[in-house]
Amino acid sequence: SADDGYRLWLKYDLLKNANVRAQYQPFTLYIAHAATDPVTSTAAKELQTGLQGLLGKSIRLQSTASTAPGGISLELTTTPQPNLGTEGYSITTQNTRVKISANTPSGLLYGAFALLRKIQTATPLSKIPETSVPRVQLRMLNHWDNTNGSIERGYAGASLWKWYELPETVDPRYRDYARANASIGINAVVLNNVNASARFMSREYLLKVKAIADVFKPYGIKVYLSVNFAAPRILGKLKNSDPLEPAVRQWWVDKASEIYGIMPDFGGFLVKANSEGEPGPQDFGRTHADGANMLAEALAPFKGIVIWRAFVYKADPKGDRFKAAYEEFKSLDGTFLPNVVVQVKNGPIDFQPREPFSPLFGAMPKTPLAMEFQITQEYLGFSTNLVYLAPLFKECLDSDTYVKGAGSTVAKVIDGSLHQYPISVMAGVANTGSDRNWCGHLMSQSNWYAFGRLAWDHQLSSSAIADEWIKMTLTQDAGAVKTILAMMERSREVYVDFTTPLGLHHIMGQGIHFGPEPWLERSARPDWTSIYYHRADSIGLGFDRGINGSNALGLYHPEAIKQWSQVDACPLPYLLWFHHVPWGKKLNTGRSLWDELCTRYYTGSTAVGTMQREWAGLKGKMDAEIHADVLGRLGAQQREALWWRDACVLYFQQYSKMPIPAPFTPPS
Ligand code: GCW
Repeated sequence: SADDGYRLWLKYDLLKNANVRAQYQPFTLYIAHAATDPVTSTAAKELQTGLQGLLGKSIRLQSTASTAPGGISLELTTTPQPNLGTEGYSITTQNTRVKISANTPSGLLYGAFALLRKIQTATPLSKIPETSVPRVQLRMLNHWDNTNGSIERGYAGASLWKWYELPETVDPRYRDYARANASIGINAVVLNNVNASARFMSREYLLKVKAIADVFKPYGIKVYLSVNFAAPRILGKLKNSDPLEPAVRQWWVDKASEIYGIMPDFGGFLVKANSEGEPGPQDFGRTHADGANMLAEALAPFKGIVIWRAFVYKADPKGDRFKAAYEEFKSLDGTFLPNVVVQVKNGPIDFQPREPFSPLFGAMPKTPLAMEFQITQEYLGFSTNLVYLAPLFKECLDSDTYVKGAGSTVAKVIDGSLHQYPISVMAGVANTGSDRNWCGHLMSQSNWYAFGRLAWDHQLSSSAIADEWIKMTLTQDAGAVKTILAMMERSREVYVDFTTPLGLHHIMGQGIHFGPEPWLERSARPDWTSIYYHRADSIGLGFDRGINGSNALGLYHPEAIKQWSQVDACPLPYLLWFHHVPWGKKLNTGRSLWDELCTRYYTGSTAVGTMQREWAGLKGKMDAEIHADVLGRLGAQQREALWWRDACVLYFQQYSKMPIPAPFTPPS
């Protein structure tokens, strides 16, 4: 039913297997907690609702910790346990008692959801005990939602936030949203688009924001806002927004105290400045650091932070956009105040189906760098394509920067362990909207889920995450789980194959970033054309970023460079990111570049047909409406895959002048 999609992975229906249910009976007689704070109460109530549903019996809540057998107790440590950090938890079992302990109420909340997840996925009793501590402090969603209810790059309906109705009307859906986030460990949310309206700094909007923040608070979630750097001029009527101008600095100081007067728990600011036409400090000849530090100073008395984005590039057709963020930010390392974080997109260009990791990771040891992933599928087929993103996230996190020797992974940069960053952040651009099932494509719920789980623990495997998500969301039928898991695991590679194989990038339809448009030669910006990126000519294909080309490769550590610099040794997924390769060049698959390219486009689009058939075979194994909806979307994906294949193969063939290899030639 439609309701099934709404409930996401939080389906606490009666566990079907009575034997499985029975194993949990001895310790689910009551839930005890002594604390009276709202977050602990949420934990207790969630546990109660969840377990009553899963086990089909009533479980009482009691407000005092009890030594009586047969219960679950939520216990705050009396002296802080270093091994539990601020938000970690431990679940222990002793005879017929289960104890969840944590140093803070948030830890109890995450422990409660962990226990629920285990029971929901029918985990054997012996595997219930666990200690888990998040590796990243701020596990954050970035919404690109506008005041008018639209969402930039949103494919699941309108914004969840009903600004006009707020603060008087508070949609109950805000609570459901908070609950879903808390269940996967997300503790921070930026409500509005980084292309920010200055109105969010007005008192009118701050009161609306507070109404949402109040709903999120019992779920351990703090609210942040994107700010428009020109707000002092736009709202404050100052003559400019120059960060070194005393009146401007004072405006932000006053604004910060106004905000914290309204919301004492406010998290801080996210800023897109001097990027794609947004205002910023460079408008006044100042640096990113001047701008960030001005805001950081204003927020510091309240322990707020500034997250300053590094997504910048110049419109230079001769330059290489790949290098832009590095060139603007690297030299600023060490000049930011301690409450500033610089947020970097996973790759150097822009959320493509595959990118090498951004060369900034590892290059700014004195500045906490945040990861910005995109959960919404801007370049990955919107909400008609089944693409499980955990393998993409993991590929980046597991990449080795080598900056402190082998094993200096991007994950260790982000979690702060490599450079001892005092703040750590992983952000994901949200894929939620007002659609009944939140994400448009039911399967895209897995990307929200996986993002949260990886932000908590980047060492989880993508298949382990998919496995729990499938069992919580779709089905526990062993055969079906296996089929869906395999489909999810290869889905991203399939998408890469039929859109941008072998390291092609940025050849999609221009304005809306959908469908193929490799022939795009002119655009508002010279570095937004397709030909700028693929560089097809009579000789070959791909962007030479080696020493004879743009030398973007030179931005990486020498060990990292080695893996990509030799055309013969470069892994095929990255080949055309770094090399201009002759059409006839023999690759390690035994095929020429041209034949390999065609093979990818053809096998990739055929694989979508296979997914469709496999999914059709799952009929009866899950909710009928969900099954039918996903099947329909796979049909649309099939149509898009053929469009991509034919458009790209025929376009590039003008340059290769070679025939489509035999296995793919239609019978005449
Ligand atoms: O991916 C691009 C998008 C823009 C977005 C920008 C950014 C919010 O196409 O829509 O703007 O990135 O990340 O700032």
